[in-house]
Amino acid sequence: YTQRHVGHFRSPSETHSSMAEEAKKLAGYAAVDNHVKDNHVVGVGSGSTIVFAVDRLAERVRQEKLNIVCVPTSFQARQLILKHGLVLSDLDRHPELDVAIDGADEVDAALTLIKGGGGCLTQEKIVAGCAKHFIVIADFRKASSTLGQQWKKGVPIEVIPMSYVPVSRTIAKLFGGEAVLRMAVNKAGPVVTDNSNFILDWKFENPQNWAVVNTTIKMIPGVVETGLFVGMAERVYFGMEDGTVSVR
Ligand code: ABF
Repeated sequence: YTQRHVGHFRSPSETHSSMAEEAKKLAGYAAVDNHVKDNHVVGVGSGSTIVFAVDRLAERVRQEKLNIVCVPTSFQARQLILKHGLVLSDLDRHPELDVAIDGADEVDAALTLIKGGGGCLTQEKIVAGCAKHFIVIADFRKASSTLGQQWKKGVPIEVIPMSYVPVSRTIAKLFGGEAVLRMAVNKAGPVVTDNSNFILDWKFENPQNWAVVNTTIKMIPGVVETGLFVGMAERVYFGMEDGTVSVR
């Protein structure tokens, strides 16, 4: 129980979400403790789970006087690095990373990931691709055997704005389902990524051969990147409901 819950009855969903927050922290801490060493160049992912990892990273840098350089995967990650007083770099100066740590929306049994629920998939994939080790952190709600069991919003696909209608039609023709333009929460307009592009959320109908789907969708003119990370994650840390960390 944290201070804000004292004297306050927690509903089941509130309990569940505070458990998820604790689970994110467990995963983030485990990844940083097991994979970050002195003189490392570290890729910093985006989302809410990475926040805990960066907390731990900053703590270790302070306590152990580590010499760490961070490469962000988004505007959010950049702000996080700066807020903690960590050393900010980029791929121009550090095109090879020792490790990249990032969250995910869903992880299947083969460590294929759906990412991009937060809209930062392209820079995340670039940074992960530059890392010797790509480590994923997630809470227990992200684990599945087959993609689509947990994350119901579909595969995010970043597209050049003028192409979203033809890309959406081509994906539906090739693989079925529906690829929908992601709108801002207030519905005033589409979500615009850090790269000034749009996002389609492809609601697929059946399990697919994700390697084929990923490369096929990438070949459609207008597609910048897909949120399918196939064969990239080396290890996934799941924070569990019982306070343990499960490694896949
Ligand atoms: C980003 O944040 C995304 O690619 C992924 O969609 C998401 C995970 O966010 P969270 O940790 O908040 O679940 O890394």
